[in-house]
Amino acid sequence: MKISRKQLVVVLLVISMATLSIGCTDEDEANTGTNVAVNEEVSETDVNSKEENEERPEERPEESNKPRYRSNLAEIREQVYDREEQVDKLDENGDGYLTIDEYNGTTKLFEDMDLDGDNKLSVEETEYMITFEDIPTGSFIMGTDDPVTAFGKSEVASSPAHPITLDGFQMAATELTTAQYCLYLNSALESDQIVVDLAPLTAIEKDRMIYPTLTYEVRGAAGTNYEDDLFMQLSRVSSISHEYGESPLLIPEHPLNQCWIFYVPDMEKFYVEPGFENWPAAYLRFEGAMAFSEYYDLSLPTEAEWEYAASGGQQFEFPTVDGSNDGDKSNYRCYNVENEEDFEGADEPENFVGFRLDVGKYPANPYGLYDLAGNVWEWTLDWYDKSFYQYCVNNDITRNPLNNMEGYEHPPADKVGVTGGPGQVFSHGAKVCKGGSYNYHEAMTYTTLRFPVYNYIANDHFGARFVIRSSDVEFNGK
Ligand SMILES: [Ca+2]
Ligand SMILES: [Ca+2]
Ligand SMILES: [Ca+2]
Repeated sequence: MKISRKQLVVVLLVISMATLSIGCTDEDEANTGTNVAVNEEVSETDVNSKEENEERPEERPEESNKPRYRSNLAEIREQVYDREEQVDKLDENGDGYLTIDEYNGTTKLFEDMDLDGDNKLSVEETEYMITFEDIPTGSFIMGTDDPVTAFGKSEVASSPAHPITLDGFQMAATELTTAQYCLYLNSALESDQIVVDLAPLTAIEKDRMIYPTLTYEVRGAAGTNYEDDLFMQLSRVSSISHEYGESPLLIPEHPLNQCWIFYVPDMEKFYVEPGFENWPAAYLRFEGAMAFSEYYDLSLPTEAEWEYAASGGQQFEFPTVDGSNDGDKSNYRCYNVENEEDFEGADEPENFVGFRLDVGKYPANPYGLYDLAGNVWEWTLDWYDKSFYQYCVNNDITRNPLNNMEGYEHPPADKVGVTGGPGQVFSHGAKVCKGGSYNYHEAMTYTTLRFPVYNYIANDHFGARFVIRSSDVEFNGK
């Protein structure tokens, strides 16, 4: 009997999942865009590997013993980012409390964290605060002329490399956490900015979920900027794996990849599952990130701000502690089961965690920023257009670029695609995401990699981080 490598991996996965407490599985409706795209890419690979299998039925049997992921990696990883240390650093007079003048975030964030309203933050109140790092004014080379391979395709949208200057700003040291988003949800519900309802089960979910569970979803309230836009689905189950989405076995991604924010209707309160407070918020749609940022007088970074900060002031190839990437430097898929021949990096499955980790488990980059590579994808303000870099060059845009889709034409209608992934044609409806995630391979963590994602898509590996920028900043300066 011929057993393909893929079947072997599936069997191994089932075995490894059985040793964990297995959850049922789901794919929320809005995942479809991304999953369709990735499945398209994967299906090409599938065809190739089937052909290969027929020629080479004896496939590297030694590899069949490789684990899909190490479930104990989370415990053995040191926590590097320490919020209490940050409090100490900000507490200038050393009295153990932070005043608004000492805190380096916004007044609105401070007010929401100050639960007892005494105008100072106790250590308990700072438990979930967002801390910010100063990113100085400066210049760097944005993009690259070296096409990178992602999904087996050459990614050229990051070209041409071009010099850009950024005005200084502050960037959150970590990705947005579940606790921080929960703080927002409770505050926004109280002030009638959001509504929360049971999410209808889609046909896909009914088909795929073995045990359907109630899931709440959060939308913008009537009369707000984001009326009826979906912010976040409080999914109790993780997504279907991209790789095996077509499989009759319905292999889930790791069962820990849930939202971990829950809603209690009787109390009209959101809460975070204890132990997951410092996980990066996921299932976060673009509008959910935008609403958060506006509520707290923050902003999503522009693509240029993100890339500039990620370059660490040293043109880093990967946004890590030293510009290189491996399983000790970020939470990403450390091997490539999809397309091994095009895989460019270290193959170290022993370091593949397979789910989100507390923010700040890996060393910070030179600006003090954690998890720019991996953990969760991060939304940026920019609309995706693969020709935007060329547009900047042609129009002498060298300072604070932002693709706000003003001043040049959208792609023609017949070029508008509905698929995802680098190298694809995208309509103006896609936003640029950066950094890769725990379940994407190394090429997606390149500092220069641009990943187009529709604004209405999110699942268990999409989150955000925020910046504070002066209102004086002029975008698209020359
Ligand atoms: Ca103080
Ligand atoms: Ca207080
Ligand atoms: Ca990240």
